[in-house]
Amino acid sequence: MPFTLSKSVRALVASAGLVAPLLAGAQSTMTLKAADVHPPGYPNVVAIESLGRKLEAATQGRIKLQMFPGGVLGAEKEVVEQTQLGAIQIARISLGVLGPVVPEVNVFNMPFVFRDEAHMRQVIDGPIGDELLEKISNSPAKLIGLGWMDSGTRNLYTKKPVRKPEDLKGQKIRMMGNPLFVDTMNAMGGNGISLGHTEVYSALQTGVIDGAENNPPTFFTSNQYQAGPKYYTLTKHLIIPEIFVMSKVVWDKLSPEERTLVRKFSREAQMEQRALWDKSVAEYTGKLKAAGIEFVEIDNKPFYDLTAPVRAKYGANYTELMKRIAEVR
Ligand code: BDP
Repeated sequence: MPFTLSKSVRALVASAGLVAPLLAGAQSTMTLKAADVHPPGYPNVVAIESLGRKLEAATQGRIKLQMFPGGVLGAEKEVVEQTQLGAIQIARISLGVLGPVVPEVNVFNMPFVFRDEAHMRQVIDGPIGDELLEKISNSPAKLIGLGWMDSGTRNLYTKKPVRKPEDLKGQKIRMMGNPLFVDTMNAMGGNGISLGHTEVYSALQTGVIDGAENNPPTFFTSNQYQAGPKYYTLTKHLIIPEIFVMSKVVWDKLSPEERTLVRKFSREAQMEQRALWDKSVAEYTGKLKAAGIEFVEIDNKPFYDLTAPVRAKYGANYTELMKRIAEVR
């Protein structure tokens, strides 16, 4: 027979303030499903797994986390939708795909908005980073912004070297799913095509696209370096942070103490990923070079200049925020 309380007993325990703890005790074990497109061992995956282990220990096993790496829960766009609905509880995604959902985050997604990675890190670690997490949490997106991660600089990989904008003419370059990125590539001189991460390998192989752009760890671990590209041109056109978010559906079920733990371990995950990230960039840069990928150093000023209209278009409503970002030293 299911456990039920008669009305009078319920009234009694309610008045004694016992219902909440009783119910909480009865239904509080939960397993958070976490999604990442990257394979096991990738810094982002490792940092979220570690957050999960800490949460499990601190809650005496009440809250567990199960990581689903390698894109098994879907492409990032679908993962965001599933997280909004509560079917996935934690999503580690590129901030790039959140732009269409929470437009304000596009300020961080803009070409050349950060001077370099150090600048980006200072912004995400500081008050502006916190504010943007809050903006996401308070938006109608039903997502709670938990923390940021590094994703280095995104650089072009193609069959022919790209030294100047003219070299991109007629080249179909895969970009992440956000009109801002397609505009960016078009402004840089190529033809931006938006595709999900897991589709890039075969699109390169079959010639549906001529190239793509990403950081060294992703270029290597996705095997895209084996699908045709020979040159990795250091355009550094995008420095997009990663983000991890929790479904509001599950956040609303957490107690204040549990939320504090999630916040604390999220910040630690942000820092843990960073240390792993730096090692990973060094490691995969070496591996790409060893595999015969040629790294091409260029003056990226022409690309910076050409993308000014993109910053003007997407930054129009956020000039104050753009100014504050530029002032972070
Ligand atoms: C990688 C990000 C990942 C994106 C991927 C992409 O870590 O979240 O899905 O780029 O280009 O750098 O889609």
